[in-house]
Amino acid sequence: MLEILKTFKFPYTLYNFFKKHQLEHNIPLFNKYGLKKSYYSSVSSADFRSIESPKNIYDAQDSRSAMPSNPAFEALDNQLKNELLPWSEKGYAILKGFFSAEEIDAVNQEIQSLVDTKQVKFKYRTKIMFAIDKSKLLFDFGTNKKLLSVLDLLLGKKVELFQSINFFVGSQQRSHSDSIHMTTFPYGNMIAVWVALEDITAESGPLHYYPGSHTMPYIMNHDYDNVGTETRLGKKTYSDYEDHLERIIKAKGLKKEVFVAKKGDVFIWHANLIHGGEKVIDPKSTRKSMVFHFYTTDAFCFHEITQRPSLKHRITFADYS
Ligand SMILES: O=C(O)CCC(=O)C(=O)O
Repeated sequence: MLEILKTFKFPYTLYNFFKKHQLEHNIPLFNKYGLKKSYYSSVSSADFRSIESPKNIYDAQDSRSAMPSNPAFEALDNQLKNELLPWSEKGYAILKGFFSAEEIDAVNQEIQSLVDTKQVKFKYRTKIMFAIDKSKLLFDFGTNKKLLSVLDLLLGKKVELFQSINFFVGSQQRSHSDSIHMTTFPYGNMIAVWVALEDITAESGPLHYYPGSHTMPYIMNHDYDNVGTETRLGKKTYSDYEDHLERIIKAKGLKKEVFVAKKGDVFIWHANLIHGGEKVIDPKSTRKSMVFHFYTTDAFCFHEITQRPSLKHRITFADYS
């Protein structure tokens, strides 16, 4: 019954109606893009199809040549500069040893304590969602000043933390682009940060990614026949999306790489970089990691598959609590 209800748009609109205060920030954007619907109703890429999507700075210009003249770049140390320079070409940046062992130990202790006290629980088998809502320490970790300044630089504008996910073991998630889950208009206004909370082994299901895949067209509902109707969501399953993407990866001959990270290393990915989790070869292994997803403050943010606007999240830990 619940599953059938979820195929209709109406329950989501009702849910949004009760969360109106977390959607009101979209009103000027509805006006800007000429969307003739209420700000708590269903929304998807179909609403923006006739509008050109402007590119962010390092999607429009090559970061290797354009970034060095940015004052925010000049202020960084040489290691970070070298790590960020290939952003436009690769669609990711690896920041070696960005967090100290002490910072990571504190995060591990905190998440374990949230689990032990049942303040968070696992969803989708391997994921602890939004632990940042339960812990100021985790929220502050995700909004680390130096990290935010790097993200602002990469996108050329301010970002805000939207979501966190903690893993104890490999996700084994098939390849995807986050833009199907956390979509923005204009496209490309989401950015993700993955943190290794321990030394990761090749057998524990490390993160994988396809360098340069962020420059491919964004895959949206209409690309895999999942648009739906006025009242219903599209009929395709999430596996249909994954199959569609797998066919594209094969057809384009994209080359996969795997990130066997050290504790404290950070992997930043572009909104449209294809990535996922490798198969876990050693079932006894852990793969402790934490992912943060950020939106820019100026974009219209939504969830393409369920055609829901994203609820505005907290800016400080005290907001919405
Ligand atoms: O950590 C992983 O294995 C995958 C995480 C991921 O795909 C995501 O958070 O979007």
